Amino acid sequence: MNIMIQRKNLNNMKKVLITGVTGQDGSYMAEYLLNFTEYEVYGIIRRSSTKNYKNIEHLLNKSRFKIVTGDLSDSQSIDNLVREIQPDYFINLAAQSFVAASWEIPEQTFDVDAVGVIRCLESIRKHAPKCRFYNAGSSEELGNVDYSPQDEKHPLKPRSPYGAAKAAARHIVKVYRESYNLYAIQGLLYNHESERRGEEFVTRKITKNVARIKKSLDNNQEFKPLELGNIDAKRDWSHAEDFVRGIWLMLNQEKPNEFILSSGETHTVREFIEKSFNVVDIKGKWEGQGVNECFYLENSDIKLVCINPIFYRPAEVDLLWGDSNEARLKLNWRPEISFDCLIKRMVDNDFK
Ligand code: NAP
Ligand code: F7E
Repeated sequence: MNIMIQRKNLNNMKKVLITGVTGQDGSYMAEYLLNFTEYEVYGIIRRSSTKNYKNIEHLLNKSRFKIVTGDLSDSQSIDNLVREIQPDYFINLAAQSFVAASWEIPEQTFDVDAVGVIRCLESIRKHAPKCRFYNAGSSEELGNVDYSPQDEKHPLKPRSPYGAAKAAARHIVKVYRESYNLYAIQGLLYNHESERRGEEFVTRKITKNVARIKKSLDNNQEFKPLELGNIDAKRDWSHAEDFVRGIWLMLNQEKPNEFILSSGETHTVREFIEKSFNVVDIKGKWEGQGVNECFYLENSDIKLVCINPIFYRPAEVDLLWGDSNEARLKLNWRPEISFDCLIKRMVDNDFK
C-alpha cells in the first residue's frame, strides 16, 4: 500500500472507500463527500504506466482525500485495503463500463464487473462486516424491455456481456446481503452523463464533435462529419451529479433497499444530436435513409453527421426509460438537472 493508513481515526471521521475514482461517477462521488467534513475519502486507483488524474486533480491537495492502489481483478489488493482501512462505506464504481467494448473483451468485462464484486464482498464479509457496500447496477441489466417505463419489478433481460455481468453482480450482492446480513445493495441507474463523461460514449462523442464542427464552420475550414451508429436508440439521460446524491441516500437508509435512479424521460440519440447543434446555433436537416441518412447543414450540402455501421452493436437495447418514483418517494430524491441543461453544459464545456 502506498500510504500510511491510520488504523484508529482520532477525529471519528467516517471512512469511505471508492473504486473508480478516476472515472466520471467516482470523481463526482469523492467531490460530493469531501464537502462534508465528517468523511475521509479513500480513492482506489489501479496501477498503470500513465497517471489518469484528470477528473480528480482538483481534489489531490485535500487532506481528507487519499489515493490508494488496488485493482478489482486482484483479490489480494482489495482484501488488503479493506483489512487495513476498515471502511464504513465501500462504493464500487469501478467497471469496464463501455457496453460496445464488452463484446470485444467479454471475459475481462465479466471478471471486473461481476467477479470483481465477489472480491469486494468477500473482503467486507471477512474484515469489515459492518461496512455498507454499494455496487453500480445498470439499466443495461433490463436490456430487451417488456414494458415502459421500467420499474424495480422489471425482469433482468440483458443484451450485452456488460449487461449480463451487471445482472450476475446483482444476484451475488443479494446473496451476500441475505446470507451474511450485510448492508450490500446494487442501485439500478439509467444513463448519466456529464462534462467528465468518457469520450467514447455517445453523448460526449456528440458534444465534442459539435464543438469541433462549430469551430471549423466559424473559421471556414473543411471538416469531417461526425460518424455514429444507431441514432434511433432511446435512452433516459441525466446528469451524474444528481445520481451521486441518490447513491448516497440509498447507502444511508435504515434498511438496505435497492432503487432505480432515472430522469423519467426518454430521448433518441437523434434528438441529442439536434439539441447539441442548437446550443451553438447550428440548424440542420435529416436526409436519406438507414446507413445513407445524413444530417446536413440547413440550406447546404455540407454533412454534419452521417452513419457508419461500424458503430452498430451485435445486439442493441432499443429503449430505456426508467420509472424512479420509488426513489423519489422513499429517498426523497429527484434529479435537478434537466435534459436540455445537461446538453448545454456538455456542449459549452467542450466548446471552451
Ligand atoms: P467510467 O467513467 O468508465 O469509470 C470507470 C472507472 O473504473 C475508472 O476509474 C476506471 O479506472 C475504473 N476501473 C476499470 N477497471 C478497473 C479495475 N479492474 N480495477 C479498478 N478500477 C477499474 O464509468 P462511470 O460512468 O463513472 O460509471 C461508474 C459505474 O457505474 C460503473 O460501474 C458503470 O458500469 C456504472 N454505470 C454507469 C452508468 C452511466 O451512465 N454512467 C449507468 C449505469 C451504471 P481507469 O481510470 O484506470 O480506467
Ligand atoms: O450508447 C448508440 C448506442 O455507449 C448509447 C454506459 O454508461 O449507459 C451507458 O451505456 C446509445 C446506444 O451508452 C453511437 O448504440 C449510436 O444505443 O453512450 P452509449 P450505453 O450503451 O447506453 C448504461 C446505463 C451503462 O451502464 C453503461 O456503463 O447510443 N450509439 N452511435 C452510439 N454509442 C456510442 N458509444 N458510439 C456511437 O457512435
